[in-house]
Amino acid sequence: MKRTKRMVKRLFWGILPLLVLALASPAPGLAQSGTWTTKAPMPSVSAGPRGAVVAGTFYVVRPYVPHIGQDQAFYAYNPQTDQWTLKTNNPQCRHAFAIGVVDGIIYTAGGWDGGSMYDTVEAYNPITDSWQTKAPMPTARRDLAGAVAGGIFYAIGGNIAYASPYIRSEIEAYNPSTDTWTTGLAPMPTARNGLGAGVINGKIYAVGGDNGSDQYYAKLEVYDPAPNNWTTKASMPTARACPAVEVLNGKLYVIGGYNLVDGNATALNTVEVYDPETDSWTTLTPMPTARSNDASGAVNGVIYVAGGYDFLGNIFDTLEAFTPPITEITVSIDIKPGSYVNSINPKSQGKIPVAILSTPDFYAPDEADLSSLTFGRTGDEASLAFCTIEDVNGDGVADVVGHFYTQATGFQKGDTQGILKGKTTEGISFSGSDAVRIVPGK
Ligand SMILES: [Ca+2]
Ligand SMILES: [Ca+2]
Repeated sequence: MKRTKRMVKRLFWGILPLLVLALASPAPGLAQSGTWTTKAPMPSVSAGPRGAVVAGTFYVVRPYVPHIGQDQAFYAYNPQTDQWTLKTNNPQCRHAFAIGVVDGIIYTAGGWDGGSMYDTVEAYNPITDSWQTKAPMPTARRDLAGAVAGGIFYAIGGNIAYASPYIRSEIEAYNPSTDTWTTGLAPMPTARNGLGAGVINGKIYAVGGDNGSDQYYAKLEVYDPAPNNWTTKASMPTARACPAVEVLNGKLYVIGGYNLVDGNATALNTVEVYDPETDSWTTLTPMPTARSNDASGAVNGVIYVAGGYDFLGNIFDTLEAFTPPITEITVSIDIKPGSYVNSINPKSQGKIPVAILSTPDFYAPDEADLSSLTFGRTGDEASLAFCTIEDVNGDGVADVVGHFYTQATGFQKGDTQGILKGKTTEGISFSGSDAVRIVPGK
């Protein structure tokens, strides 16, 4: 393909910031902090609901809370139809229990009824819409967290009214296939209740909570079942108790909850996400309704948050849905634009041109941080010489062409693809790949 000289701009790093500024325009389809939408409300308001997802349906237990006159109900929400239906109530009336899903069955453990602590474990089968009572949890308690890793349901922390210690650090493990509990596991480093938990790569991330005496935690502690130990990771920016916690695409989302503000319990709308790969937190778009003690579940990449209350006298039936920000973009690339063979001689002292083709959702000259481009057999090779901006495919929209030192690309005999990686000007990773044919050098 002939290049239109007029459209070729060679970029020198010194003028790059100016050029990026000059080309800046809104980036469609790239919500950087996530978006919230409001969905059909639950059939009734609920304080302290618990949520779980099975087969694309979001189940919410509206628990029995006698001191506010809340009776029991069990709902199922279908995200595709935006509709709620009523299901069979669990047998034992209680609230502040743990919840988790193993092999399509929802398990609940513990809680209390305003007077008594429960060790009760109940299992719900969505196919039969029925509950079964299972082996009781060794340590009856409330305000604990539930998490499922490796087919085991873990009950973590919580408190026991009138006991000493009041705030607990136990982690106890229920195996549904044998209906038995394991005790004596390494206790959580920080005893706490009102915590949340999520599982990433088989490890349990326990986050937030409080000590029952107005100390609210930002702590993130991670339990690895295989060595049976805990490690401490980066604390979240906002200390809080009773948030909604969900895992999506290997990241831990913490939503809402409460903390003391000027001595008053105050519901939060704060959304923060933890990335285990970088051990770091990012603050995202706040939830429209500030609330605590809400139910959550993730379906098809969307986190649903239902019910809860705000310490201002409001108990909610509100359902809000959070679509997380895009964390990885796939771009379309063309190695050696205009050539379909893409022959590469690894010993060549020349450069390989690789085009990032602009699309309606990704205008490459604006989106790509040109200095971030890497290219080669793994995509991580720092082989960039310079970039040009030109329309390589003749669609009238400018593309980016990176020119990469062949000998720095790391290609070897037998490689069949080349990978380009980079970051957008807003720091989002992107990558693309195209076929290559490695040819022998002299
Ligand atoms: Ca090509
Ligand atoms: Ca183009």
